[in-house]
Amino acid sequence: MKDTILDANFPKTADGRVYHLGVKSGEVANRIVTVGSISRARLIATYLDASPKPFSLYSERGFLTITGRYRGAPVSVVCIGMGGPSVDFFIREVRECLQGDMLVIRFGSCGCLTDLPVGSLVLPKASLAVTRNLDFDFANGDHWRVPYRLSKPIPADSDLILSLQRALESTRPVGASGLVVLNTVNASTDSFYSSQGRQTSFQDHNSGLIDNLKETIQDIATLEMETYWIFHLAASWRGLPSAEPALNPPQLSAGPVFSSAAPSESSHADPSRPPPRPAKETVQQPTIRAAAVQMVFASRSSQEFITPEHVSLLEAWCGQAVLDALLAMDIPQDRLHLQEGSV
Ligand code: DUR
Repeated sequence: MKDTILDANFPKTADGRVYHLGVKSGEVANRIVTVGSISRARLIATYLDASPKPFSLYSERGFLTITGRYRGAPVSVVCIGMGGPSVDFFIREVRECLQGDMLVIRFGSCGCLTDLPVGSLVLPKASLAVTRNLDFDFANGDHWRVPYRLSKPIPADSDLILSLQRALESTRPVGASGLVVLNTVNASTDSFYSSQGRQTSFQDHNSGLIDNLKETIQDIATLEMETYWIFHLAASWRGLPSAEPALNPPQLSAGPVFSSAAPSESSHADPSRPPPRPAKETVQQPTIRAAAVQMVFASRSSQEFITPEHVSLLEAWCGQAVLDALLAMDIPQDRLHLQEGSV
């Protein structure tokens, strides 16, 4: 860490670089693919336009951001590693560097609880969290507490799912028979082992976990470690009205940021009357929209694990499809931070 950090609340360098990803405003696009491995990020980046040369930054904390253009439109590929805390760094720090809408597709791998073959591509309609209950007495057993907690599922962005499905079908390589699976539910866990029901030398009290998941969660199919945390942050973000107005807002007189058309309170003629309701749609708040495509690596029913050759095939197919899916999503000009031609 060489640079002086200015603010302990949201640490940034003097030139506005966020602490863990190392990027600043202008270096991340509104359309983003996030992956867990550097090689997958670099592979997807090979689909970006050759000119201008994509920007690439590998941060001291191991995050890789590649921003370039795909068919002329700015796109970022961000490698964040694995697990919820990495997602938290990624979503919050990119959001801080970005104005307008943020569209995120997680392209990763998963384990599967149903009889889908390895190599299937799952686009979950929703995701829940499975977390270890740290108050459970794992060493001695515990009659009072549950060892794992299941959250409520959060839905994926349905337009992004549709866009992904279309892109996967139209880029399907000749002879590739892989299934594209819709309408299932994903669970994101806080461990690859304990909260995914794997049996190890630790006293994890998880032998009934998978059965319990199947009984409690309708349509449950996949287990991985990131999607829920993306959906959760996307769904809970409401923006900071004062810090992030629309990029090209209509000319406002002073007044509440949500209500571009409403006159300010001070210009109100009759003080006994309530101020007019804010006109809702005039300045729309930016959003975070998210979806995931998950390659089934591990079948937890047959115990089969995918081969490296099969992974390469899927990565090449999906790598292009995720970019196509993002490109097909319309983002109004006034909600785009990086415009065409700006990277
Ligand atoms: N993953 C799982 N469980 C599996 C297969 C893949 O969590 O059975 C995903 C999530 C995480 C990484 O990013 O792969 C762990 O190997």
